Amino acid sequence: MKLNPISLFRTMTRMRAFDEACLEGVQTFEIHGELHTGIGQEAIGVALAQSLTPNDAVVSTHRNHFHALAKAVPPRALMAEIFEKETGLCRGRGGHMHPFDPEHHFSATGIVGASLPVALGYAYKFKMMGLPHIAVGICGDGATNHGTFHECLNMAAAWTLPLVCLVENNEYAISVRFRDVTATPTIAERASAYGITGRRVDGTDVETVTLAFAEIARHTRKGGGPALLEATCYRFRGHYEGDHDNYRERAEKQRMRVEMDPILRYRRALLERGATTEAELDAIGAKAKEEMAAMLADVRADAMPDPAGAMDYVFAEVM
Ligand SMILES: Cc1ncc(C[n+]2csc(CCOP(=O)(O)OP(=O)(O)O)c2C)c(N)n1
Repeated sequence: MKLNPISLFRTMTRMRAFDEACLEGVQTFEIHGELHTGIGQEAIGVALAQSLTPNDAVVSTHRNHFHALAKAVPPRALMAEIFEKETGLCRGRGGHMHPFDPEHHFSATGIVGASLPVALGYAYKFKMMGLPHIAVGICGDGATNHGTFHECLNMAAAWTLPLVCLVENNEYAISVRFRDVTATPTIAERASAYGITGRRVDGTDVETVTLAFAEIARHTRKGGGPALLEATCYRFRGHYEGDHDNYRERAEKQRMRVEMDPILRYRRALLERGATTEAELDAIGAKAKEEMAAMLADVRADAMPDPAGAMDYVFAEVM
């Protein structure tokens, strides 16, 4: 797989700018309820974007924005959904935790551990219909201690289904530290219990995680059966906006922001390699901010749904 470093950098930068624009809506109370950003986890989103085909399916979590963007969900419709607008992906009925885009085979759930069973269903369908697509079920480290994680890997392995389980291990499930509640030092090593491929990679190194995900996706797409990729990372904000986040040491957070920021790391690497200039990277950052600020202004002008239609589009019509 040939990587285009500037494109990887630009995609990460646009993802971060997207979430930073959304943060404004929390401060102004335009966004109600919890907002979980992916800031710090952009490289994993980019890895997805590089290897998926339009017909592959992705089922994500409460922390889903970058996965949606990676699956080509239109950013404006996604932002409008997050801002609960009638023009949103689900006409404002889903909000940030439940964006559904059947056209792009993307969905998400706020129920921890529930993304994998849905992805398993897609994988079963693909196999039954003889389609060359893969289903990617994404979850956090916390979700891997749910029964659903184990049940899905077992069934996918037993039936050789095209399921890729992508775990974003950001070390915490809200305030619960991964290592305090997990029997194995890594999540990837659990793959051997199901006789499937498992790999752990640095999910803050965009080239490493992109190449690893590409390899895993290729293996599964070629009929090799399910696979598990654990991508390590660190979330830079609280679990949700409003989280006091006093369970993580300030020093730890500061260190991670310097050492494990995927955008800063890649910026340093590209400059060291002489692949680009400070000016080019700054311009990419400024353009992404401008693009998302304009999108936000546009979305803000959209109408909210009429409360009288609160139940519209919520249930499927059965003929
Ligand atoms: C079944 C269920 N239990 C509890 C919750 C409350 N909850 C929301 S996010 C979360 C932690 C998830 O941690 P992790 O899977 O590591 O994902 P992260 O937030 O770190 O991305 C919990 C317990 C929930 N949404 N669903």
